[in-house]
Amino acid sequence: HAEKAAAKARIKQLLIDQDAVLVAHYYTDPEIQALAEETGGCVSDSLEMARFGRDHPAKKLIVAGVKFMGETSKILSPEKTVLMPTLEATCSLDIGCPIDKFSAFCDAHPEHTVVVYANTSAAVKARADWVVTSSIALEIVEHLDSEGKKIIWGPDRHLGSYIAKETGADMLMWQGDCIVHDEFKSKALKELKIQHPDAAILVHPESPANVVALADAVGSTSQLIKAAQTMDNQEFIVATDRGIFYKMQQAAPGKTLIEAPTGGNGATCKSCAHCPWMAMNGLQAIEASLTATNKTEHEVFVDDALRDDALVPLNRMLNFAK
Ligand code: CIZ
Ligand code: SF4
Repeated sequence: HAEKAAAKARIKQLLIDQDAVLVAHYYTDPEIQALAEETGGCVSDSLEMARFGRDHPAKKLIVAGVKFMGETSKILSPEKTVLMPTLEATCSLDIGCPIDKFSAFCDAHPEHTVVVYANTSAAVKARADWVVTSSIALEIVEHLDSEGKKIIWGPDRHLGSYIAKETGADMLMWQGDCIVHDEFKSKALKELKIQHPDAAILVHPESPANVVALADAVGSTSQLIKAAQTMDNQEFIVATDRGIFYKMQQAAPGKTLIEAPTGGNGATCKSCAHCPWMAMNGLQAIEASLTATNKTEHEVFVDDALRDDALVPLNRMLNFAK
């Protein structure tokens, strides 16, 4: 405990000395989110992380999240140094959507508008017409559908199916998934609901369709936090990464938050309700990103040409969101 407090104090000083700000995702561990808050940084979803970093006056951004978040921050803030606690922190959606295969898929359907989720590499974003996050995906696809566009959607098949069902849009799906959300199980969720009949079920749409079908509210991380805050229920069963409980509990003090059931237990399932890559953003790694003399393990670079191409669909989303 004392060691952790000392590490936090050192990080706080390093952030000040280096004109750096810590930007953390809702899925990082609670102590990392608390540290971001205490140091004037931000805790949010990937879209807001990138916006916050872009608009903050600091010279250096420490992005506690996964690789695509560091890349998006760098794309929006090329003049800033973007460091990550570890560049090894990635995402199953990013891994499952390699640029060569995805690009060939797009080439095979040239009449389609390419819409990709933010959870992708800079190269995949550069191949896309639109980038979306889960908080704005529905509206953007609705808009494209109203213009009669056919859509290629990648990489999350569950989020894609949910959006197709809600909007009726014509969508060709890339078959990726999030190893965390894919583990939520509808049968066990129904059983848990019987034990908590008054609880509202909150589900992130990266979860399987039969789990989404049981939801009282479906939405992005920010939207689920809002739901816990505004709905009258006193209890919530939450199907997303348990890292979100930190901010959700702040937003809904006194309410009871229960983890939705997953396929395994801690012994058999490394990704049950907590992303193993988000978990790599510990205090030690954050300190290392600020002290390493060789920054190759921490600094995010995006090729200039790729950046220019990725910025177009990213800015389309940001302008649409205004
Ligand atoms: O599942 C993720 O990694 C999410 C929700 C990312 C985001 O957009 O904040
Ligand atoms: Fe990717 Fe899922 Fe982890 Fe989010 S929670 S970073 S979608 S693997």
